[in-house]
Amino acid sequence: MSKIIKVIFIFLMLILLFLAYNYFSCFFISGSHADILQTVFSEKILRSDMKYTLPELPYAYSALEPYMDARTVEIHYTKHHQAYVDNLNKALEGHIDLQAKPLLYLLTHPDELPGGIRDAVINNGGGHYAHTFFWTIMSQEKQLPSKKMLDLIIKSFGSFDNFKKEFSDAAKTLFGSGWTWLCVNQKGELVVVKTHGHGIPQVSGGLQPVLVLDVWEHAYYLKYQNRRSEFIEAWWNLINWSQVEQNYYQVFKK
Ligand code: MN3
Repeated sequence: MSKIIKVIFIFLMLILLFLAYNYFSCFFISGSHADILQTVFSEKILRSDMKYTLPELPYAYSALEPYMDARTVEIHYTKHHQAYVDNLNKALEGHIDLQAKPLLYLLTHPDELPGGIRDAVINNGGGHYAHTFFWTIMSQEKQLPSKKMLDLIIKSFGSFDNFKKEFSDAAKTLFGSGWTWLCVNQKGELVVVKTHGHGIPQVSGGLQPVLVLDVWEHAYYLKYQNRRSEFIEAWWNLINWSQVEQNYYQVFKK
């Protein structure tokens, strides 16, 4: 083999190794527990002047019709979500040390919050976090999960239908107000989790959310009234699967 062919061969092998590393590295959990807790969307909780702000909605109010009506999206976003942001800022007023910390840190370290504002920060901060997450995992374009995403779901639930049933059942049976999440656990498996109020899954066992559904009545009452099951069934048409897949890989990036 001439020298130039050898060089080209080594170069091609290096490219191959690099591509293989990039492909397989996402399948391993790396980093400490604390690192894992700090992932997914924490950077999207936008802030200016030490105050939390309502993140921009990635579509028009009417974009999710007919499954989620424009009036509901508008009120949900401009009134409910805005109120959580305002009340979180109010609770943190004067607490410069806490204002400087990431929201996910505050929510996962409740012991560091003074007793007088703890509930307000957990409830309103959790509301801000969960809603910010919620808006991004919906899309006006009908999407299907990719082959890779589908394989991940099948690996954890046996089939897509099993997953859909488990998630929908969790959302339907959640008593009162709360959220249903699809999370990655510390073994890298996908699991369905419910939280009450504005609880977030990161507070227990290092779970990392990739998908979430708001089942507070304000998310569906104008269009569906008491028919939560109908709302849940319609919502499956809105899932932004490419964002869900990105969230999944984000968990393993740290
Ligand atoms: Mn809500």
